[in-house]
Amino acid sequence: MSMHRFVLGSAFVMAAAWMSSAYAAESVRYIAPGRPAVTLDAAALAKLPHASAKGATHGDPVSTWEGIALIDLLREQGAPMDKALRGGALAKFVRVTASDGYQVVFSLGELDPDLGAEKVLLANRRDGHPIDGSDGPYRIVVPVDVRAARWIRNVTTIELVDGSTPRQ
Ligand SMILES: Nc1nc2c(c(=O)[nH]1)N[C@H]1C(S)=C(S)[C@@H](COP(=O)(O)O)O[C@H]1N2
Ligand SMILES: [Mo]
Repeated sequence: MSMHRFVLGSAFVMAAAWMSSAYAAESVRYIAPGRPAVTLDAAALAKLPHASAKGATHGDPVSTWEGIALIDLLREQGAPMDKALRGGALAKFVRVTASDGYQVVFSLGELDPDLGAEKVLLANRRDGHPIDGSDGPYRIVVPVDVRAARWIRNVTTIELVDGSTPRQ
């Protein structure tokens, strides 16, 4: 291959990799078993109750993060919650995926207001501005985490997963 073509080819591959990691989707896909996927954009999220939290990753200064509570998104999409979160539903969890393939999960039980009541946000604003491209436009914020490993950046997909196995 000529040097010229090699350089062009490499530049293309690098640009594609950069775009896929730095420019996550402007919307989040929600997937639940047995239902068509739903695309949630800023307008859809704006209809849910506003939520905010303060927190920081590593030694960063504390920021104010705004968006919605993950639990409110799940509730509006019909995930079992509150009184319906019992029995087999307690084996369900939520898997969040980012544009770089990074994934984290949260159990419904840890999020439910009557159970773990853990505050987890799907944030799209930081200190009054949209979250910038390297971390956003959507990021999960988990103020309770001592290490910010579940603060997944560039969220693309949120899935409800049934983690149960048949009774032995
Ligand atoms: N998409 C994505 N999100 C991610 C990670 C990652 O590799 N990919 N790393 C996590 C880890 S291990 C940490 S500690 C924090 C670091 O966040 P910061 O870069 O804002 O300090 O992001 C989390 N979110
Ligand atoms: Mo980390």
